[in-house]
Amino acid sequence: MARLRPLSALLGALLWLSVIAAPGAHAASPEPEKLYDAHCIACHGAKRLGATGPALLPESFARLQKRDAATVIANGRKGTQMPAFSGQLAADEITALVEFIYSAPAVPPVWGEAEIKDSRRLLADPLNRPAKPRYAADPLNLFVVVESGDHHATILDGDRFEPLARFATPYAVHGGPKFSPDGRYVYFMSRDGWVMKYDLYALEPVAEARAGLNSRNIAISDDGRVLAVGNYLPHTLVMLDASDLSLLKIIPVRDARGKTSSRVSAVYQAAPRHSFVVALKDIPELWEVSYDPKPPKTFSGLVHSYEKGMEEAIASETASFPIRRTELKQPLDDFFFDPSYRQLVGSARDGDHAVVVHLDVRREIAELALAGLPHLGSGISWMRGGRRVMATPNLGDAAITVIDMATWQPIRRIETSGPGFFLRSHENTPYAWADSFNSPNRDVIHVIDKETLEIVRTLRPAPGRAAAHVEFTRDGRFALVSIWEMDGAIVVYDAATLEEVKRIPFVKPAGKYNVYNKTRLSEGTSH
Ligand code: DHE
Repeated sequence: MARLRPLSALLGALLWLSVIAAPGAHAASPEPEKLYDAHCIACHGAKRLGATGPALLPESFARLQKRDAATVIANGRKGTQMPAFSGQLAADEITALVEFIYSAPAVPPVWGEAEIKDSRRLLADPLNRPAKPRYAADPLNLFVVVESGDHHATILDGDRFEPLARFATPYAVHGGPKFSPDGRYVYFMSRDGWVMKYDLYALEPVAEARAGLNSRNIAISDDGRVLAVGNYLPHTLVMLDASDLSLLKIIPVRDARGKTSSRVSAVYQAAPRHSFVVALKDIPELWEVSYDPKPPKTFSGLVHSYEKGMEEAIASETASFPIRRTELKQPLDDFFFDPSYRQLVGSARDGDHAVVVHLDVRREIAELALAGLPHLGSGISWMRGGRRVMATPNLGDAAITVIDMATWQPIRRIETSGPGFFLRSHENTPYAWADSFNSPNRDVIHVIDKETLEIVRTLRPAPGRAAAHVEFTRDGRFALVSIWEMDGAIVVYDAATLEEVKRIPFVKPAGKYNVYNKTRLSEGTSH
């Protein structure tokens, strides 16, 4: 015992030192790697790649300022498992941690074949699926509601507007979930690259896999066999087998000379062409990647003018899923397709104009003066007076721009209460619905007559609270609007009388997707 006394005295002294040294009193500068290992690694994973919590890499923070990240570390994040660390970490330690997670890792993170394969988990037998839905509702009139507030999704019966199931999704799902052509399965993607397959008959998840470390969106082939995942990190386009999310192919994204690599801005399904169209962030090329078992001949002539050695490497990369490149004047990262998928309108997020690219001619054929940061991904089209028009919201201009698709000339600027994000309609309704989500008037929804191009009604579903993203029932009779708040809701409107029919509570319902409209490629919604 006598020999233990000095030790206990020492421990007592150490304990005291740690108490007085606790939050707020640091002589030496904090060592962020050690702090990360002590406090963050359990949830955010080794090398900051994410585990139960999201990845903490610079790419993960494109939308979060450092001071907001510090607040999250100090106070935790509501609706997630992120606890408050203000009781354990001093202010300078939090600052050091923020700097650490915002800087690129010394060794660039790898996410290749081994990592993707290891990440895949089957949650149910993908081959042994029930033949019929486990509910009486119309499986084609379901809505998949993404609740970004607590990273869940709800399956909503689109006739009775009653929830059928609610389940956890990967953290921070972004972009529209994609449906198998028969509407049986839905696929989600998170900003951290997780893809999840969910069975809409059995109402259960089937599989998940991580295709990248920082991903943009997914697209599904029109035959339902292939999922394409576009990544910012690493610079890859990843093909997954849609049946069980097993890896089919990783396509490194490099320019035609094989020299410069690029992030993928987005990948789109071009169903009539049996191909994916890919927007690239860092190189002035547009890619079309064929999943056709017999791709058109023009896809095979893609290897040209490479330096010796590189030619072979790229040729083998394109043995399956061949790539056809269209050279552009500048990178384009947001696309709108005409219904035939022969032409697309593309814009750069930092540009002041848009271009029309003809996918068969493989060059830019027209320029459009669209200065208000058009959100082309949310564009829609319809027939007006015998001519097809397209309309796009603008992220930086309080207006909806309407364009004649024969001449590619703007024909109307419909002034709104503020810059908006989404625009929606349906074949069976005379109206298009637009929000003002990017403005202080984010509680406003405008209902626009598709013939006169006038605003016929301005709705405020919940005054003072954000309202955005509209989706219609399969018959177009009802329009569902999100109240985009933690204690939010979906407000169901009669799409003809514009009267409220029902209000259903949801946790920040970011988007909702009707199975029928999505799988039938309704012209009033995104695909
Ligand atoms: Fe999105 C779709 C890109 C910010 C909510 N967003 C898309 C798509 C792209 C895109 C390319 C089409 C993918 C698809 O559906 O397959 N989004 C971008 C951006 O570049 C941008 C401006 C910056 C960024 O964060 O990357 C951006 N997006 C946002 C948001 O801040 C939103 C409002 C909230 C969030 O969840 O991050 C947001 N984006 C959405 C939604 C869709 C979407 C709800 C699906 C729309 C649909 O109905 O199909």
